[in-house]
Amino acid sequence: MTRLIGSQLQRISLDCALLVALLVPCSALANTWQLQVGAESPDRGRQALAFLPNEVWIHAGDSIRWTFPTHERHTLTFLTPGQIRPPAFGPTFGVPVGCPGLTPDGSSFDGSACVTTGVLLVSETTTTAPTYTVTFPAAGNFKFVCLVHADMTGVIHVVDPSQLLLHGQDFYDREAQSEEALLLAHAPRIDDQGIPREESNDVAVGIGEVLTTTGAGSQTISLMRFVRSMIIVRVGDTVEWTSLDPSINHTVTFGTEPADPRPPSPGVTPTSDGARQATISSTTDSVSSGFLSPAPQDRANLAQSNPGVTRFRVTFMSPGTFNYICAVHDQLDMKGTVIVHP
Ligand SMILES: [Cu+2]
Repeated sequence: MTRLIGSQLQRISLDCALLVALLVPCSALANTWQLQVGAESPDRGRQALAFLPNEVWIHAGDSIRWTFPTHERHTLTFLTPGQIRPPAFGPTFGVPVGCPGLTPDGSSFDGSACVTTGVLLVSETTTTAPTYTVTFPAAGNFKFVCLVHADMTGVIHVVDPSQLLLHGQDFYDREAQSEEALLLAHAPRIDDQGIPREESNDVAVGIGEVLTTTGAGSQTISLMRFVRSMIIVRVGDTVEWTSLDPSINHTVTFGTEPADPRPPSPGVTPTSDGARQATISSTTDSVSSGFLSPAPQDRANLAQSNPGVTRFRVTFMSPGTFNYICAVHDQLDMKGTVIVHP
């Protein structure tokens, strides 16, 4: 009898141990999900400015580890609800403002304080893609953005651990792959749209399109190239560059690259039709357009944005070969040449 009770007790305690193992350490079962920030073609010219995928469902307590495999810069940023969006860079171009400030890898986000990476990209000296992990301790629906690219957003649904998740890591891996393929394959089609007329002196400064593949936010495909990157004109001719990208900043920069590509260089003047213009008299001239940017999308109940400056005209006063770059995207090999014949 005593032995029986003893063995029963032993069984009960074993069962308890099993139950405890199954139920209690929910935190030990917390998952770390793997997602991707951006994708690019091998020549870096086509950039998917997109969170891949940009809508996921996870349990409270789970973490997400994002990998940044491109040569274009991105941030992963969770602002607090209603927070005014900060600029990507402060007074010094390339130095991020953060949200404000940067938070370390492994930060937690529950909506009460912002979380952001710095600017992350694959550097020229290493092929390793940087990563950044965020833990989500509390349930909620959280938007996330890239502070560099306005049309690059997503949503994370953090649900109570008692709720069943519809999708696993495999689903998101397949989704990321198919979205990457779809976005990068879209670039040649927008390329076709943007090719300037052969007989003109027109050059396209990048072409882009904003898309949404999940319904949860915006993704952008950008061709980071001058379309008609080599153009031949005569002395006295004017070449016109036009940005055909709805949300990316580019420049047309001859000579010495300015420390800050945002403002136009001295000697660049506004035109009456809202473009900018300059004259180049020698292959040693340094002339930069400043940011060529479209007007951002408007939202109800906010001040409307000013028209963008999307055109830059340069008149060439001497013969020669004039090489130029986009000062924002030269690391992606965005450059061009104007050959001026006498
Ligand atoms: Cu550019």
